[in-house]
Amino acid sequence: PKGDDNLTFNLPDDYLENRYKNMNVSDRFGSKGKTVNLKPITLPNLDLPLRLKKTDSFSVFVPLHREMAARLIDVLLAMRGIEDFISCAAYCRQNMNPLLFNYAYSVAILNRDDTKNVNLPPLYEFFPDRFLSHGVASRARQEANINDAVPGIDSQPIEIPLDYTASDLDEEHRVAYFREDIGINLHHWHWHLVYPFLGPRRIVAKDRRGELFYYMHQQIMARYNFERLCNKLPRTRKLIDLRKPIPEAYFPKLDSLTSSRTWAARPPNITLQDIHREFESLNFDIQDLERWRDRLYEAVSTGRIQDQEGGNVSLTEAKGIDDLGNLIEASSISLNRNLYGDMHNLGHVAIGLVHDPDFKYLETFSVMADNATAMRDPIFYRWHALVDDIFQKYKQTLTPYSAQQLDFNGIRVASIEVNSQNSPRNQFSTYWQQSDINLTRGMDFAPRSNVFARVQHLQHQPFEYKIQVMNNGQPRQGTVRIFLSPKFDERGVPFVFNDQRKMMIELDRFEHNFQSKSNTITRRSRQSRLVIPFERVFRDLNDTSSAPGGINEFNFCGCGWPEHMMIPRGNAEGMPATLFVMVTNFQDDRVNQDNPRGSANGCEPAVLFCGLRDQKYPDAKPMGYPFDRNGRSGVDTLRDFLTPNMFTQDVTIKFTNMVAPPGAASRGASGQSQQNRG
Ligand code: CUO
Repeated sequence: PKGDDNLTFNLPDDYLENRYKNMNVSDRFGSKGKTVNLKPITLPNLDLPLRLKKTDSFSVFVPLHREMAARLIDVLLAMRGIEDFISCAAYCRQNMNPLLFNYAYSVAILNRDDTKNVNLPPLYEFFPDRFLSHGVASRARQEANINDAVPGIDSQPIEIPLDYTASDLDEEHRVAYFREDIGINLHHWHWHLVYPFLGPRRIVAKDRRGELFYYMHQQIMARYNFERLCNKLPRTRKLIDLRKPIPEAYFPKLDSLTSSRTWAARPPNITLQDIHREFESLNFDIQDLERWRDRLYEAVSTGRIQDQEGGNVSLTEAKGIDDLGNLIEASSISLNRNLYGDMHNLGHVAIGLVHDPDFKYLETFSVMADNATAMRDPIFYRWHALVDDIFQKYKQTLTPYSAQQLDFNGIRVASIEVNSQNSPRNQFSTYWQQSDINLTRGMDFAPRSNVFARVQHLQHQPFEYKIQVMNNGQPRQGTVRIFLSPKFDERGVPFVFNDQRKMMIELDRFEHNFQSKSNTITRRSRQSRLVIPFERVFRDLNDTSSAPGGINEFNFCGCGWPEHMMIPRGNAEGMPATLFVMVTNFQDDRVNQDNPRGSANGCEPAVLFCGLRDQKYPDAKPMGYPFDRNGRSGVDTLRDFLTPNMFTQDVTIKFTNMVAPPGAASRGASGQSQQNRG
């Protein structure tokens, strides 16, 4: 909200609590901007979502809350026309639990035809309490009071240090910069809004959504494990034994602004318990999780899923991973929820309620039960390592790709090099960066001037790949696939292929027209289809001038890995890593559809993790290709795996422990903004 753009919605009296009725709108809010009179509509039946009190917490993983959200999503999607939609949303906003409302409203915005281009600001602007540390709210309030009382005074951002949730005595704290990164948590929240596992079938059953659930989370695991190796920590162990004490602890230190609650902590060595909380109609046992886990492993080893009618559905090469994704998550299009249950979602709940499984202390969920906060907790990765293990066990049952399948006849990659700004050749360079984020919207009153928090996060120097390719044939199109992986495991030993393939993080994937004979491809880091640009993550509401591509559209294009976290941190000595490039035949990869790039309104979607809105995933290859399966016989190392259309290059990732102030991100060589992508 700023100046003349300030809108005040004048709600019909029926929507208001008694004490506000028959009041002039400006008396109610003292507003100065424009007033929008909302159309009174006959409200549909909203009894179910209204049952959640305003001050209760809400988790999409809890079945009762899921039903409430599904009902509200149904209602909001069914509103005819934008006027009715806004009017109904205003009623809900006024009368419902804000977390439930925000979830359902966001899903509706992303899935209604008439709201595709609506600005939905990042969640930290509504609920800073889920992203920022303890004490920020009261300090922000203080700062706003000072700004209001002393006109013309310099507004001071509230500095949030990088290390606030633990000390270095906790080994796991070394990778807190990844787990607690605002951009990463926003990405995860946004991804789950774009791919909801509940609601009407048409918004759940998106193209390859089960496979994307697998791939996006697999890549999170690969990236987290990469960061762990950079910090001399071993790869994550999967949480396979659900009866053992959990050594990893987490003390979130997040504020609570929206509901009367604190985010509970989990001390070390707590053991999961059966959950019996009548309050949320929540009843399940750890044994349920174990049974579902075992049935999922059984489906993988037998190659078939038992459906609701008792028939068998084979896990096919084309569709198996997608069916399995929906079964494990489990989404509402799971082939058999009775038999395979709800393992992944209720695992989030069991962990998120381990501090009060019986509601004895009237406590609510901790971070693990909320998609906007779950990735902060080390246990998230142990849980998702289990989920990923089921997927990987399945992928291991598939016939490895033959050298002939992998090759692209006549195409030979001769070299790849990377040039980062201010760095020697074949070095990625990382450092710390500060950014300011606007807290104003998330406060429970309207301060006259904006209040900012200053956060610190990882950043890398912008870079450019240079790839040399020989084409011994006619001109043709290929897909270029670029990955990066650590070279050595936690013992300092080179990886074997079947382990290294799981450590491969995808950096970019794009089409290229190859001329006959020699070709040189240059590609900038900012063009990557993995990421959304830095400015979109930490956007400044007041600054649209620097955003020719329309940064203020936070629609489907708001989904994407944050650019500043594209390259793992590396280490001070220069972490040895392997850069991999492959060119595949675009004729085989092509997916025929209108607008195959999915660009709209100057926004280039980050398709690798987020796909294309209302369209098919724009790459026919299995996600993660060519590293989604074990190596063919005779392949022990990555070198053995290579065919002529692939190339690897040794690189290093060098981390400098320096902090760049806000706005000092190196934008030079490749900083021409969003519109130049692609
Ligand atoms: Cu994204 Cu478990 O699915 O958090």
